Amino acid sequence: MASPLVPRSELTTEHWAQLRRDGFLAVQGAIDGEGIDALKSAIREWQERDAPDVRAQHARLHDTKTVASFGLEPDPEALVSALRALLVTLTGERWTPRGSRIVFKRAVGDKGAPWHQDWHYHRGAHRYRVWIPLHAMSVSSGCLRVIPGSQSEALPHVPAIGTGWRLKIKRPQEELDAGAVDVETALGDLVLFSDLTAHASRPNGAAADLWAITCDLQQDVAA
Ligand SMILES: O=C(O)CCC(=O)C(=O)O
Repeated sequence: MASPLVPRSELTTEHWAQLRRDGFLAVQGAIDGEGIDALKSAIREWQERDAPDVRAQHARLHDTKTVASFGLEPDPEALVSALRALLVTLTGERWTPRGSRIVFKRAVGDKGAPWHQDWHYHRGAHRYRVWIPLHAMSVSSGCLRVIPGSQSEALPHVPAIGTGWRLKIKRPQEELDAGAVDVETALGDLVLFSDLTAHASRPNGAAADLWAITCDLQQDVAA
């Protein structure tokens, strides 16, 4: 099943309710193409300068790195500032940035991310993740997958050995796949999801290195 996207200009408080109900919201046309192009060039330059080694090419097939660790310009968090302002308006609450990462999906051998909930990585106050693909992402190229409604509970996790990720949900893959939707996105679209939303990604089948950026936002609910 594929997930529909909501145009950025049509977002209302009803979509905020939808995000809380389903655990995710896919937004169309949220990021401008120039910002994405600039980020892609910066990542490419960084890779050529600092990571041309065999280890980076072969051992880390699907890997994430904090943006702060190599001072990327432009700062990806600037790309989500308009979305953050909109969330403040829709919810009447503060949204604090909690760091950004780059997801590297290697051209060869990538298996995609295993099913997981991000909350197990930080186990703090709840956050939402903004997932910004820097390429069009389809089922065949490595799109994000989510399980609608899965954010209602923290599911047990086990080590995700050999995936490039630390943890995965302790349930049979087929069972998780059965409840999944694929979120296919064009350039400029993004997916917002709760840190308890079970998600994974399809393997990179595009025969080229692909990247996504994630920016975490914490909702500071008024007491
Ligand atoms: O981009 C991907 O392949 C997966 C991203 C993901 O699972 C995450 O950010 O937690």
